[in-house]
Amino acid sequence: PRAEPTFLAVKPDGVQRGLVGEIISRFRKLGYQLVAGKFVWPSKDLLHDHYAELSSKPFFPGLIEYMSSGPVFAMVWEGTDVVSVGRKTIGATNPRKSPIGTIRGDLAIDVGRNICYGSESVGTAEREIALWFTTDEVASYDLARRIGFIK
Ligand code: YYY
Repeated sequence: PRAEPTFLAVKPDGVQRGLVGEIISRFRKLGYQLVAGKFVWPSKDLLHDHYAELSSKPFFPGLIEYMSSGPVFAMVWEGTDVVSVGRKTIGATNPRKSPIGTIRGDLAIDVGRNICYGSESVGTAEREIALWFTTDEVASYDLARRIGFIK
């Protein structure tokens, strides 16, 4: 299977609540590989680009205010089906409707403060990685796949 990439981010509330390590830990223990990570205090321009599809929604202005209120921890992860498994791991948009065991179901309450982001599809992942990272910020390295991973 192809080791596709996805874009994940710990949102400003997740950073302020000290959940960066917890969220990295969940993905790493699952078996996925962190290949890029940095703190970014996102500009409104970057967020308008990132959330372009949602610009007509009533919650859009509040979403931009929230997402630009402090640094986020932006990441690129790789592994088999990481986009869809990543979305499942994060859970539903509304944390109160997200099953226990998901990141949002375990660690958040409000839809407007749902602590993390994950790309929706392989196509949007590629667009978002290019938006948030330069190519030299993404490290490609091999894990010892004979020990823990199926190639
Ligand atoms: O991909 P995901 O984050 O789960 O949901 P989206 O439908 O893309 O919405 C993006 C973002 O907008 C969501 O994480 C919180 C916010 N939002 C909101 O504040 N109120 C809503 N009713 C829906 C979404």
